[in-house]
Amino acid sequence: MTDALTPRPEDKFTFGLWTVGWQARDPFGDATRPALDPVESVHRLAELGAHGVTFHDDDVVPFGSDADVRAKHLARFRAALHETGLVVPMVTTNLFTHPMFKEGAFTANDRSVRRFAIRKVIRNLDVAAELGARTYVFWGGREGSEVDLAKDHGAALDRYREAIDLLASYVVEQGYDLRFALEPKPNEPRGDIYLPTVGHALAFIDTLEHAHLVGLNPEVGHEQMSNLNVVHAIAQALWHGKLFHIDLNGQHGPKFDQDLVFGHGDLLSAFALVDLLESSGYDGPRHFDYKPLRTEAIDGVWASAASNMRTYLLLKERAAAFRADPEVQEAMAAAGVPDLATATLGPGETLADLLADRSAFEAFDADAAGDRSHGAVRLDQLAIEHLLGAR
Ligand SMILES: [Mn+2]
Repeated sequence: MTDALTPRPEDKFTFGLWTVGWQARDPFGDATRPALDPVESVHRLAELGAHGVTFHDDDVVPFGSDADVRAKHLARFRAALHETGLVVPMVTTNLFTHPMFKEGAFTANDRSVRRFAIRKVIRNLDVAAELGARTYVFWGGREGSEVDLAKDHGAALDRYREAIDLLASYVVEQGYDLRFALEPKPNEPRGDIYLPTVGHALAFIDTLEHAHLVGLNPEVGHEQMSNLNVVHAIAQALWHGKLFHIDLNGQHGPKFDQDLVFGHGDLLSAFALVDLLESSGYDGPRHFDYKPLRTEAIDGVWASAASNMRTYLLLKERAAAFRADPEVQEAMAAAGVPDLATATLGPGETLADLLADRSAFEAFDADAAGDRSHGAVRLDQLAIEHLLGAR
């Protein structure tokens, strides 16, 4: 193993406690692994070279714990962070496991559930701020419906906005250095979930009272479940200045949420995604939100955690080699990739100038433009050759 492929804290790899801690219960089968102590997860992830851990409130403090038990769990967790040096860059809330949330949390028809949900988040915002988290994620897994007529969808969006506005106001009032990141997902566990894609979430954010404090936590598999291109989604989130956090994993197209190891789904897409992230100036965590396969015992849990980081570093290395390859640079130029950065109007040129430019339209050789070959296949093959170690 070369040094560049050994994960180090500066790589900013982070894991949800719920990822390695997943006991692999599915709709058809019981858990295949024992419960994992969060303290053990912190130590094992630190040994593997991770930078930090993230958690839902209930991952660290079981739901319904009284104040004393809660304080004990938090103290043990804090001690593990202190011993290992792991940080907590992001925290989130479990608003989906308890049966009370079966019809929604922020968008539940039952107003008392909505009020409880907001209180549950606020209590955990205090923990997040105390632990130094900079991002608070909202994944609305139960915000949606199976039956279109069982919900007033416009009112649901009003209530969703009301909740995020209230919570953002709380963060501002407390002076917490925390930003919110909404995590889109099209379905599962609900039949259909509100804010199903990056695009829906971006439009929703524009309507918020503290829009500047709210961005996105897109997830590779969630976009791919929607049959959408995750590289395009991340590029647009970056373009809007809204990539506050990212969930990396793998998925084989539109089907149930697989949460595979990063790169173990669409590998070419993962390659292009790492290439994009590493060149974008994004300096946030590379957060893995995956599930160790149900077939694996505890050895497979730690092997899969290591695989996420090693795959990312391999892709980062291959992307750098791809960009540095003179033949790739020549193929990029032949494909016209750099030309898109040139504005369509020239410096100082006006729309009237464009209208007066006969070469742009009347004398334009449309057939020649239609005959041009753009060389995209050559670029794709060069990417594959770099991925396969053939170059
Ligand atoms: Mn996620």
